[in-house]
Amino acid sequence: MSAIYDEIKEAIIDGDEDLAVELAERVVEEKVDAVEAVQNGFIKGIEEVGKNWLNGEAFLPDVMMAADAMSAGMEILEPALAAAEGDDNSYEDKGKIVLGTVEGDIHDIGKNIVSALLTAAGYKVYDIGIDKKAEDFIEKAKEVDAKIIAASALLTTTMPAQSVLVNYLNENNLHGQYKVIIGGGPTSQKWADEIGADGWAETADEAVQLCQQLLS
Ligand code: B12
Repeated sequence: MSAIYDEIKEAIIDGDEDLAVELAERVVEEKVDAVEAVQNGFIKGIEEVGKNWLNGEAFLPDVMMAADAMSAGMEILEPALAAAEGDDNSYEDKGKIVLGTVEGDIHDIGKNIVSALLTAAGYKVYDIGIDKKAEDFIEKAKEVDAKIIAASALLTTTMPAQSVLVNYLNENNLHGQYKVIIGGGPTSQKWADEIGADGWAETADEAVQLCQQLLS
């Protein structure tokens, strides 16, 4: 099974969108574990591209091609990921989650994986997209009566927007109504504690566990 994971990883590193789609389709057809394919194939590939970018072996267009290949493959896998938990998905019982990338930040690969795994675990995820202001998160949370607001930031320069979100909730006496969780490359438990967020997770897997803890 690991062969297909390696092929996926290579397709992402090569920024080969067609191949990424083809391999994702094979994952679905051959009933390979979609979560494993994401973790051991897609994520491994984009992480490698990130490393290559840092040490000067890859350039921005390479990263963009890899990101596009990743998004195209993930799109194919999303139904399989959502079906991973079978028929016992009960959104109302498990809770609604508003998820987005903070203002000034357009990275969405990690956010999309978090969304896919939370959906697979039976949560109803409202993905508001990228470059979203604190008000956008809160407006959506009010509209759908969410229990958790989840904010992703991939840049050290956009991390403060997670703090703005928590402060906005505190100032408007809304923090009791919604739990705020944060994540993304440069964030940490220390940062979450510092800004008064209710939780932080390093990976999408752990984000699911975190939501389970917060809503239990
Ligand atoms: C792909 C990529 C891009 C793509 C984004 C495409 C897309 N659709 O997302 C493009 C090419 C557009 C891009 C642009 C830029 N990027 Co960029 N990018 C990356 C790269 C290589 C990978 C990011 C990624 O997808 N990782 C894989 C995912 C799966 O990991 P993740 O996002 O961390 O998510 C996981 C966890 O963090 C967690 N998680 C994520 N979100 C959340 C949310 C919650 C609530 C929770 C609980 C958990 C959670 O779960 C996820 C799955 O396990 C990283 C390098 C790296 N190693 O991370 C640089 C990186 C993030 N980029 C960087 C930079 C500098 C930029 C640019 C400023 C470059 C430029 N000069 O233009 C622009 C910024 C644009 C903007 N305004 O946002 C820097 C940031 C440095 C810093 N610390 O601030 C990095 C670290 C590269 C580097 N080392 O220099 N980038």
